[in-house]
Parts: sequence; structure tokens; C-alpha cells
Amino acid sequence: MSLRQTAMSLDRGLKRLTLIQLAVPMALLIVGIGGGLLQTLMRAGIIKSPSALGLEYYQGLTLHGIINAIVFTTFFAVAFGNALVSYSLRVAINLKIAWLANWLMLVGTVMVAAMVFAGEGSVLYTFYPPLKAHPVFYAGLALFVVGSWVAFWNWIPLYLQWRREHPGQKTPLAVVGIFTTFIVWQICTVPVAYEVIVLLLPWSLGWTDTINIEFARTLFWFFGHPLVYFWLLPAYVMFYTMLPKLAGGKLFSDRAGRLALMIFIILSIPVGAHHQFAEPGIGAQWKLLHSFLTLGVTIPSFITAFTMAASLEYAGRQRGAKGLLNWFGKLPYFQADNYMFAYLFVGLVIFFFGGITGIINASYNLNNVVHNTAWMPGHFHMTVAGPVFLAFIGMSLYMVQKMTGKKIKGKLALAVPYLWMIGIAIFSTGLMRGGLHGEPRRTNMGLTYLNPESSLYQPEWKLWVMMTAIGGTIMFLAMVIYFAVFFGALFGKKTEEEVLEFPLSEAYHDEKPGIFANFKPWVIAAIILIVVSYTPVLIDVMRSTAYTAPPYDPHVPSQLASSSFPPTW
Ligand code: HEM
Ligand SMILES: [Cu+2]
Repeated sequence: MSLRQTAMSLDRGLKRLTLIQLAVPMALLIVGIGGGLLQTLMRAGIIKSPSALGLEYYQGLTLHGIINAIVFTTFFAVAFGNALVSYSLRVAINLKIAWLANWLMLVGTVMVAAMVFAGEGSVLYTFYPPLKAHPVFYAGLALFVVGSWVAFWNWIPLYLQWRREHPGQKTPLAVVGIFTTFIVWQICTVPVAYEVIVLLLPWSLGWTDTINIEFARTLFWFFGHPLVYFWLLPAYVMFYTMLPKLAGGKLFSDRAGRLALMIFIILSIPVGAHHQFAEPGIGAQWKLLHSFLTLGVTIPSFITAFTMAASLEYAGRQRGAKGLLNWFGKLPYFQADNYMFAYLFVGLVIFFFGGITGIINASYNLNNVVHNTAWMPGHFHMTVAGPVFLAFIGMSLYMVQKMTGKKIKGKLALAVPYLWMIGIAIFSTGLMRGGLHGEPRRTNMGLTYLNPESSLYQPEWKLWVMMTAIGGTIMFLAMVIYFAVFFGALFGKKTEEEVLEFPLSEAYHDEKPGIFANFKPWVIAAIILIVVSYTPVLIDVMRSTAYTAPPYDPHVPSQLASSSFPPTW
């Protein structure tokens, strides 16, 4: 398949669907990002009240986590997948099924959001029991996930047909990347669907009185860790297949990309217990196994880092750089009509720090130092709110521009990633340093630790929370600019032809795919490794949980005194 693809004329149905899938979550994101700003202000004690703008802290935090990290990311992955599969394979996707998927996801989103706004779902994006939400919240989550499955199933027959019609041809790397993303998603969402449908929903409906917390959390993290790769992989697709071309060069090695993606299929999932290091009831040896496997997932990230560096060096040399390092100076950092380069490049820079701090979290013993402190959101904003988010909002803009033929304010679009990078550097440093000093996460500190009237007052955290608030405000401002550019383009004047086009790179070393030609062996290896790594964890969990727990309402902690838990012997 030649990578010298040209623009394709755009199917109107695909355009309408894609714009809805990009614009609706983007509008919700205004609430999600606003929630982020409020949190930093409440944590810093600048706002000292239980709620702000009518949102209670946990309600706002739940909206923030769910909208930003689940709704926006999943809608984007589906919209991007629909368009990229269609473009790369030169096939029309089945729009009826794509709309069905879209409706399931939209209705699910509305159900979840309505419950959280109504104060009936302040269970954070991890929905850990014994926090309990309204049954409609859980049903909405289930519909949303099923919708994303349907979107994926829609691509499978297209891909199989393409393989039949193009025997011996290499599957385009972009398609391999999208399929890797959704294969990981498909495997990891099965246990969380079990958690939601079999454990949480009946419990929330009152059909069961108690719930096995440890079991539910284990099922959640079976999903929760691969979820981060579901976020990351579409960004990886852009790094491998588009960044080199945007830089003015070629992908250094096609096979390196395929290798990295296949390692993600194998190692994304059997690592979830690294979120449970602090939980009793799971043997230390299994936690250690998950820790080692987690360190294994750094390999594809290192492969990516080196391949990107080589690709960017090649691009810099194509642009006339000589000598050892001055190719760095030749890259198109500030070209308004090539804003997408900046979104991806800045994302990679932030990800360097996200990756390093992730290695710290994965280390069994270091994890004890940072567990449940502000360090954690400090770390993961440099992953999900760094390369992932920038790649997604940059590509959303690009897709709107191409698919509507409307003009983008390139200079403003270009300011967003750089402002975001400055903001996140200050924001995450504040959270991480605060965390090392014991500052907790998920806490409205304005009511307690940063309120001089409280007996819990901790003035030594002031500097770090102020940094967090300043960095968070800069990120918020970057997004104000972004929203203006995005919606300005969406509702602006049409100046060019509407096309379906992605800036796909050619490969410098265009090797044969070899053992990476087919997903099957990698999926089988993934399943074997999951069975090996999770069976002992689940056996331990079931053995160690003799008692299940009643629901817990954080607003009425006194209910514990009257409940029958803990059991009396
Ligand atoms: C203006 C930008 C943002 C600001 C100021 C911000 C601020 C914050 C703060 C302060 C927290 C920690 C709250 C606490 O633990 O008490 C937090 C949590 C979180 N943020 Fe952000 N954030 C921003 C953007 C994003 C983006 C773009 C994403 C994802 C795409 C994201 C995902 C999350 C998630 C998943 C949590 C964890 C929620 C939880 O613990 O349940 N944030 N954010
Ligand atoms: Cu993890």
C-alpha cells in the first residue's frame, strides 16, 4: 500500500457523525476543565467552602475525571478510528452501525452526567464501592462502554475484507495502531462490565445488601490500568504515523512501530495490581510480578522515544541541519499552518516526565511513599493531560479544519500547547512536591488543611498548593484560547474543499512486517499472560474477603456507627 495517499472526498454522513462526536464531548469539556480550575482553587484554600458554582467538591471531581478522562477520550478515539480506518483502507464504514454506537455512547453519557449533576453519582471516575451511585449512573456507564465496543466491531469486517482483497500487502500502520487500541479496550472492559452489571448495579438497586470491595477494586484495576493505554495509543498512532511527516521527514522504522504496538497488546493488561500495592489480601509475590511486568511496558515507550528522536533528527537534516545536535533547531516549532506538529511535539516533551514519574509509581517500594498523595494527580496529568490530551485536541482541530474546510486561527492554535506545557510544568511540580510532603489527593483542603481556623491546618503545604493553583490557572487559560479556536472554526466561514485527509508519513526503513503481520499470536500471548498473572491475584482476593461491606455515604459517616459492619464476633 502506498503511503503517498492523497485527500479523499468526504462522505457527508461520516462528516456529520464525526463532527457530533468531536463537538459534543468538547462542549462538555468546558465543564470538565472548569472543574479542574475550581479544584485547584479549593485545594489551595482560595475558595474555602464545601461547594463552588453549585458543585460539591466530590461532585466536581467526579465530573472532571469522567468528562475529561473517559467521555472525551473515548468519543475522540471512536471518531478518530472511524475516519482513520476509512481513510487508510480507502473503504466506507457502515454508517448505520457507527450511528448505533454513537447513540449508545451519547445516551450513556447523558445518564451518567445527569446523575452526577443531581448529586446521585459523586463516586469519582473510579466508582469504587462502598461509595454508591444511583442505578442510572451504572447503567449509563454500561451503555457507554457497549457503544464503544459496537464502534470497534464495525471496523473488523472492513479490515478482514481489505486483507482478502490485498493479499500479501502490509496493513497500514495507522490501522494496526487503531486496532491495537481497541483490542486492548475490548479485553480490559470485560471484567469492568462484570463489575458494573453483576456487582454494582444489583447492589445499587437494593437487590443485594453488601458488596465485596476488594473483588470490585481488583476488577476495576484490571480495566483501570489498560485504560491508560487506551488513552495513550491513539496518541502513539499520531506519533508514529504523522509526527515524522509534520516534522518534514519520514518515520525512521516502520517495524519499530509495529513491535511497540504488539508489546502493548501483551503487557497492557496483566499489570493492574500495581494500583493495589497498598491493599492487604493480595500476596506480595503477585504484586511484585505485576511490578516487573509494569516495568516491561516501559520498553515500547523507550522504543517510541528512540524512534521519534531518530525520525525528528532525519527531518531536521532534511531541513538542512548539520552537526550533531542542531537538527533540534530546524524543526517547525512555530509554524501557524502546521500547528499539529507543536501539539504532538510538546506532548512528547511532557510525556518524558510523565514516563519517569510512572516508573517511580510502578516500583513496589517507592509506591508506598507516594500512594494516595497529591503526587498521583501530579504524575498522571503529565500523561493523560499531557501527550494524550494535546494530541486529541490538536487532532480534533485538524479534523474539523479538513472536514469542514473552515479556517483555523493558526497562531492562536499554536499558543495552546506551549501555554499548556508551562502550566502543567508548574501545576504538576506543585502537586508532586506537595505529595512528597504528605499532601493528600481527592481532598477539599480549603475546608481543612489550608484553613487557618481548622485544627488540621498545615501551612507548610502553602507554597506547593499555590504553585498548583497558578499552573492550573495557566492550563485553564490555554483551554479558553483553545475553545475559542475550536468553536470559532466550527461555526466559521468555509474557505476550502471538505476532504478526508491525514498527514501520514512514509517510512525511512520500510521493513517487512514479519511476525508483526498478524494480531493473532499477540492476542493469544496476552490472554495467556493475563491468566498467569491474574489467577493467583483473584484466588488471594477471594480467600481474604470473608466479609462484604454495606454502602458508605461520605456525607453521613455516622451511619457506620449504626450499621452492622464491622461484624460482631
Ligand atoms: C485546566 C486543566 C486542569 C486542571 C486545573 C486540573 C486539575 C486537577 C486537580 C487539582 C486534580 C486533583 C484533585 C484532587 O485529587 O483533589 C485533578 C484530578 C484529575 N484530573 Fe485534572 N486538571 C486539568 C485537566 C485535566 C485533563 C485534561 C484531564 C484528562 C484528560 C484530567 C484528568 C484528571 C483525572 C482523571 C483526575 C483524577 C480524578 C479523581 O481522583 O477521581 N485533568 N485535576
Ligand atoms: Cu497503572
